Amino acid sequence: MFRKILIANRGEIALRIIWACRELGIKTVAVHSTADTDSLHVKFADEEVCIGPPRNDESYLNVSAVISAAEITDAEAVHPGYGFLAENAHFAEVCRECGLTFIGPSPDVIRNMGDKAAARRAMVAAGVPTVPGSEGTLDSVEQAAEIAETIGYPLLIKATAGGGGRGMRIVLEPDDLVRQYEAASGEAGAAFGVPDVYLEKLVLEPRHIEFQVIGDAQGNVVHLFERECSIQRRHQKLLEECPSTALDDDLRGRMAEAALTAARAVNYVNAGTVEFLLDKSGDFYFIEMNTRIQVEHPVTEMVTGIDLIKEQIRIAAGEPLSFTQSDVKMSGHAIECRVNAEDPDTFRPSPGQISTFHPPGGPGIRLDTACYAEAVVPPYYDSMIAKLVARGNTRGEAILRMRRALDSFVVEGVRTNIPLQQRIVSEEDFVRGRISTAFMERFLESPVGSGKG
Ligand code: MV4
Repeated sequence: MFRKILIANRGEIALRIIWACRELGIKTVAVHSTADTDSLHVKFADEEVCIGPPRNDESYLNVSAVISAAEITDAEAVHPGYGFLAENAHFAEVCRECGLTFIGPSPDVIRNMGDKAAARRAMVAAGVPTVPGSEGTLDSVEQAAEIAETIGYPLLIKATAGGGGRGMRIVLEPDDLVRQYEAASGEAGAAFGVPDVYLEKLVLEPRHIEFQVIGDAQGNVVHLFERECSIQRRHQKLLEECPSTALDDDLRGRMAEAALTAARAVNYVNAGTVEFLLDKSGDFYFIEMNTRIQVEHPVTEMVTGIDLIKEQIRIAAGEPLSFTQSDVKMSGHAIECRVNAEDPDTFRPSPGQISTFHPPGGPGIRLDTACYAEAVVPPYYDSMIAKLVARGNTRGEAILRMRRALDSFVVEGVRTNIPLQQRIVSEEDFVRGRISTAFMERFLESPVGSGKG
């Protein structure tokens, strides 16, 4: 096992990784920007290295600064968390060249799954259901038109370097095709430096359901069920839960098999997520694979009892998974609400100094956060400041616990979206489990959801 790990991240996930290291008896190194000197991840790590000024590209995204910090502290491995360098194949390569273990999959797998058209091709070859569309990257708008005729409209043009909704364009009819192809390709070129795009049939009002998978270096791959992630706004997830109200045992079994096939097809080693769209007729399609630990991993931990971060670390150290597929049982129901420092009406970030911080607790409640009273929420980073997770024996109990926890969660000094989350978990369609990726748009338009009622 590793003696010392450097955590190339900040905030709640850096702290979460520190707790896992403590339980494994591993020393930790925190890195931080000058904006994060007083952050909790810095306080609780065994060692700390300041790696640069507040801007991401000069600190948390600065590959040579992070690698240097690992070298001067004699760390053996790097945990990237999520975001920042977590899905940067170049960083994983540099780690390897410097004799550091990157706690994640190989650079090749990161690169392949990061190219969304290549990932799609790999899944078609493996027999995983994908949305009807182009075989790979489109060569020309003429080729796009030909494929469009065979699959029909409406369509979606997606950037191969995209993911998470960036560089996507809807094409409702043939007349829109040239314009939207050029718009998607232009935006992708500007945003990612790669103008390549591919085509998929548009799935209307899908649910976003992802499967947690984990594979070890011995070739064992298991799944840890799904997370329902349909409640999002502009591709930012707000609330996730497990199990999904849309799955029965049969559909769950078939989607889990597809997720395992996907992971095995790329010899996946690490915790990973296979994302699917589920349409109204119950058909599901692979869309992307994420090669990192995800923000919403606590939902899975709360219903399976498995510590995903500890497993990631063990796997990176060459140890086999500590459990088999038949050991993985789903017990109860878990819901996660992301708490963001933002104006609940405008969704604009609300950085500043927290004055009062009363965290909720009690039965079935888990709060992952690096906040404390008098902590400063800097303006330079993501506005998510806490993840509130409620577990109950049933979905109903999880909802009641979440409401109770949100009601007793006091954050003053910055605005938060707690009022928005309170409204979501009291909304009738949510309580009935009648949700899709269109939920938030409808919710925000309605008199109650908009706060206008
Ligand atoms: C789609 C789709 C409908 N049809 N693909 C958005 C983010 C990226 N991961 C994929 N996304 C979508 N791909 C086809 N062929 C609808 C979405 C989508 C979506 C997906 C997941 C979660 C929220 C979403 C919100 C809007 C659109």
